[in-house]
Amino acid sequence: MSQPESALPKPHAIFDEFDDSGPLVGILIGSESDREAMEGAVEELNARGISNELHVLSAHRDPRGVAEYASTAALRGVRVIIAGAGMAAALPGVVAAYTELPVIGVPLTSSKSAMGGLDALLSIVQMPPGVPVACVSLNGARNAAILAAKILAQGGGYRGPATGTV
Ligand code: RP5
Repeated sequence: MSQPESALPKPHAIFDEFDDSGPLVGILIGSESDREAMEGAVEELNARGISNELHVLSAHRDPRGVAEYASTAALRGVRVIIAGAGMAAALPGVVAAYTELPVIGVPLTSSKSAMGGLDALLSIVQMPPGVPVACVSLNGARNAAILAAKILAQGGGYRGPATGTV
């Protein structure tokens, strides 16, 4: 027996809370202590008139929050994610695991850094094959924003991988 249409589940209802008016660039930092080092990214994006948001989300202390943010960002209109973190800087890689958006990692230094920031640099750069993260210089927040702007400026006809074999 068929159900009335009003009783049927609405497959797209889950998307109702989303819209595409979110910021173009999402900036994540692993700790409040990272904020100052990442201000250059916000300033650069603002100077270019590129909408952005910044959230504190730790890959280690709030992994569920990172997963939720990364897996819904594209649905809100975010097109590039910049993630800055220090020490065992897992944040950019974890974000990349949950989204198809390009992720730019910013390795950060602090008094807690090992080997002058090599800890964070290697954590971000040494991603396994298949889960790429772009990586700028140590404390390269401004460069991350410039790279994000360049990514946003690209058009092109590539629509993603082919779904069938020829
Ligand atoms: C990383 O650990 C953060 O990105 C930060 O750079 C570092 C230290 O964090 P706090 O102990 O200052 O919160 O996850």
